[in-house]
Amino acid sequence: MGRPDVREIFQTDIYALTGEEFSRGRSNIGVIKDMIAAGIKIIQYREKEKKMRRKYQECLELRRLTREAGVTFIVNDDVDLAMLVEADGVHIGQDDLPPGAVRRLVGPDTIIGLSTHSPQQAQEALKSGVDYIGVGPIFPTSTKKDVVDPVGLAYLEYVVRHIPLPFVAIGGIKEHNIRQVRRKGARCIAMVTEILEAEEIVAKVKRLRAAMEGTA
Ligand code: 3NM
Repeated sequence: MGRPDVREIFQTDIYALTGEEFSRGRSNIGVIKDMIAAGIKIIQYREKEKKMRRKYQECLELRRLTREAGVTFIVNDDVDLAMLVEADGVHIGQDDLPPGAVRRLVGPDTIIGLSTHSPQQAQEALKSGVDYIGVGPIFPTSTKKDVVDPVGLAYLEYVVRHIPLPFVAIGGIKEHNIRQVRRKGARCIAMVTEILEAEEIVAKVKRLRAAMEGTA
């Protein structure tokens, strides 16, 4: 496999996440097929409520689909699951195992992403050996249960100026505010409900791209 070029991977515009509870009754397999058809290049498997056996079965199939499509596949929280299904990466939070410990488990070639919510956490991430950080929540969101208060665009600006790591902006980002986030310097933007709740995922992603570029 070799060490992935994370900087290159994060040149993409949209980072999509799963969450079957938000997907209008559609399965993760169907949703991910639509995301791939829409040209999304990074997908995170994030299922907080499902049993591990079910997650393992789903991830095996999703890994197959994403690999065939050349899409980067990242597993949220579960380092063991990420390793077993040969995901490209694992995404962890501030209360999970520390990045150094995760690195010892996954080795040098697996991408590690870390959620951060403050300049101090971003500075710590820089020293910790993670490959990219999540920056958020930019706006209010009810998608994440234990979410901190929105950090707003100010924290995003801080990261753009001071943190030389690839990053993805996240939290409450929608078609109507995505342009603001892009204009503050976020190249890659993550969304859960804005994509999953859409009736037509491919059409939604097209509109999000137009809104992002200011061509809508
Ligand atoms: N992480 P939506 S906010 C998964 O700030 C997640 O680290 C966040 O969902 C963070 O796009 C968030 O529906 C939820 O607002 C984002």
